[in-house]
Amino acid sequence: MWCVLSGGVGGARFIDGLTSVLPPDEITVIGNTGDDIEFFGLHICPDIDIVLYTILGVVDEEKGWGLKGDTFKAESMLKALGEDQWFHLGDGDLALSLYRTFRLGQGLSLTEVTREIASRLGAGVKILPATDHRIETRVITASGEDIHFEEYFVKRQCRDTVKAIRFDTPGCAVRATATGEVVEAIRSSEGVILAPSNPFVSIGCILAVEPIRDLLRRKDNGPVVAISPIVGGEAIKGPAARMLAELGMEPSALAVAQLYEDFLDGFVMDLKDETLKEPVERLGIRCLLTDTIMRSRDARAALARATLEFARCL
Ligand code: FO1
Repeated sequence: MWCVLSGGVGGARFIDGLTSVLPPDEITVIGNTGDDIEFFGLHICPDIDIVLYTILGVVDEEKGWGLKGDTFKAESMLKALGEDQWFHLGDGDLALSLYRTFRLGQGLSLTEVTREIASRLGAGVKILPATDHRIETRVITASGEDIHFEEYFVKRQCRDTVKAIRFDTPGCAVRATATGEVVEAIRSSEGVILAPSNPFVSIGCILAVEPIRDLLRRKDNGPVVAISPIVGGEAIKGPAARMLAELGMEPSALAVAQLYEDFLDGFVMDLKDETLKEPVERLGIRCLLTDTIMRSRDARAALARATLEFARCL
């Protein structure tokens, strides 16, 4: 079994590719819950839902999130009631969040509810939230505001300059800890792959959950490999490159490798970044250069196949 640490769209597309290379029951996804947010009392899990919809083949491929062909009747009614939503939830998406919140209210953990939802919708891949504790990715802006990641990303369209990222555990004095399922999955896996997701907010939040980073450092029964979400100094999708620059780093694949340097065995970079191979290998990390842009489903599968072959040789 292989473990994949994943955020939203990029990670979901990579996992989709992996399902054409490995049997689904050989894949365990550890998903980011730092983007989770509440609207109208409903618990929304953006990244986990994106992974779920993508592997089920029901995602809106153009947007990368939400359900293909979803309607927005509930949102229209909310608007008529004076609630102009900035976070758009289609009717199907809303129903899923309603069900999740209902089951959480009955006392199930997020891990249990996610397992139930994935099984009822027919996903063969195991999807595990990194933690059952609440954890929230917060963006500290240059003007000193402290806002939820989705407010920075969706409401304000990444217009603020990022000064810092922090992971909050609302209503809880201790740090968020990984579930037993997550710990066991990392320990027993043939290897761990960090999907091409944002290293600060998506993967960063998973790594902030104790003891995930430490488990990766100590993993000696299989490789830990990451795929760069930065190609030619730009993010494939989202604000990762801007965040690197605003946080005082070079917006490059090398900077991503440096962020993971303490536990990484292998790093997959795009062919465009050939000149960075040597500096990455000087960090003691083996490198694979390949086409990392997932323009089609075939390209997703090709990237997954190349990553797996590379990881198996480490
Ligand atoms: N992204 C947007 O840019 N605008 C939205 O209104 C929006 C709604 C949304 C609803 C459900 C869901 O699962 C994802 C949604 N996303 C939306 C995507 C989400 O903001 C991000 O892609 C991730 O949180 C970043 O990984």
